[in-house]
Amino acid sequence: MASAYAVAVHDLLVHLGVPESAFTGGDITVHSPIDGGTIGAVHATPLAEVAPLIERAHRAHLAWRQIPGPRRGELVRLFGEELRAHKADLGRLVTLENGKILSEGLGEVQEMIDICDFAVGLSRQLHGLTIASERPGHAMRETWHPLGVVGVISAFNFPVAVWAWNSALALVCGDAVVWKPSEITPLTALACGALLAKAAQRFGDDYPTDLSVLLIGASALGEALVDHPQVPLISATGSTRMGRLVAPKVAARLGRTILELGGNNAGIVCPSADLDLAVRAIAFAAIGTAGQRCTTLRRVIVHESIAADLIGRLAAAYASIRVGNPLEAGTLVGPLIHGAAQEAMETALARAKADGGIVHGGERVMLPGSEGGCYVRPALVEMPAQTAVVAEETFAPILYAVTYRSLEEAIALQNAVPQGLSSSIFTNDLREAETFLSAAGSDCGIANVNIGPSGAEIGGAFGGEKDTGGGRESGSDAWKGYMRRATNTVNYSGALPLAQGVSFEL
Ligand code: UN1
Repeated sequence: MASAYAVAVHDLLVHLGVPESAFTGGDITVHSPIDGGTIGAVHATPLAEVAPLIERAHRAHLAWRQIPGPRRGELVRLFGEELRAHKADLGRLVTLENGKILSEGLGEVQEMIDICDFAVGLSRQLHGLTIASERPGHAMRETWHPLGVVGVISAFNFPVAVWAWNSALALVCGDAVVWKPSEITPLTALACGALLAKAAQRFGDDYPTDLSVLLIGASALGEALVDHPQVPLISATGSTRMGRLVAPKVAARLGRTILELGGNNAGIVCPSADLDLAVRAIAFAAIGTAGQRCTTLRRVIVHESIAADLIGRLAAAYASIRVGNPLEAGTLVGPLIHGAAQEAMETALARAKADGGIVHGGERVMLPGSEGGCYVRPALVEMPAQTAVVAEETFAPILYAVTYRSLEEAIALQNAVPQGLSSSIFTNDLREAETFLSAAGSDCGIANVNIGPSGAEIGGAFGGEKDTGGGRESGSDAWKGYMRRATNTVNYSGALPLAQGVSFEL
């Protein structure tokens, strides 16, 4: 059945520059989670075409690597301009295809713009070190060179931003990009391709065709990408299960990976915390994006002396929150991506109950006119302990609450899960905050004080430890992952002194 939004999606795609033939008459049906109806039918990339496409992208890289970095930055600057001009349309399309509320759909496009700005500046700063040589008349330095084709595998939950994080950096670094988006969100991927093509057209003749390539379809395409020897770097975002499949395959051919896998992010709420602030931060982090961010807050670890107060306030917030159509102002929780996500949520809640958990919310919400969408009220679950189900990442809006007595115990609980992406502490006590951020504190790639674990900005490196995969993307020096480093020693003397005092007289 066609979605009530099929026409709107059609018009947005055309306006964004996607030819109608690309999203009609194809073999992969696309659904809007808002009402479950169809909004497009895209054409799967034939498996046999993956290798030729990668080879074409590789050739594009060979030309692109000769273009000076600042000129490469100009492409990304133009792309950022296209994104600014089309923010409203692309943000709306994200909401229609993914179901996140409009403000978050627009926020995702803003995140793309932010990484473009960051990458443009970076295009003039891809510099290495000058190193003191122990030998007279010798200069030592390191240089950073383009790497090759970067394979990007992304998930449904950030259907456009994660590609942009990777692409903006890869493009200024002189790489080509082959992107395998989630099969569930190909329309926004097509729109990104069209906007980059607009930028490329304005860029000029030195834009090599096939610098950015899209693979639309099922996981077999991603596997072909992962296995291809001409893809020196695979940057993959998704489940830990996916990462465990990808990592050994890339390692077997001695390629590189940047992995952004599951999160099971916790927030510790201390007795000194500003509870008004903490409740708002926890609500956004746990409920926002319907619990479908890898940085979503999934566990709150609260001091026993304030647990009743915090849980009471959270339960009231949970009960009052508006679940509904993500396009409507006032809605804070849109639909889950599909029925399987809702089933996973039900299963987890049943397990939590069996473990002695007290569940607030979590029930299905029927939306008149959108019966095909999977809407749920977010769940807050008071747990007697951090049981097995709490240690798992269920990609749905479930927040488990456990209590603690000492900060040491709280940090141990926070770290006692396989994942290590993001974390927070709510405290006004300097000692507690600094202990949490210290070597003996949070074991996550992101550790925050008095803000939630989600909604990271572009300037910082994004990623996490343990089952999260260890990769870092977007800010800080993440660009180095997209380049190869060469150490250069130049002898400008007439002699040939050897390092370490080695003597080797002929
Ligand atoms: C993700 O959920 O895959 O920090 C990425 C955040 C966003 C990115 C999340 N900036 O929540």
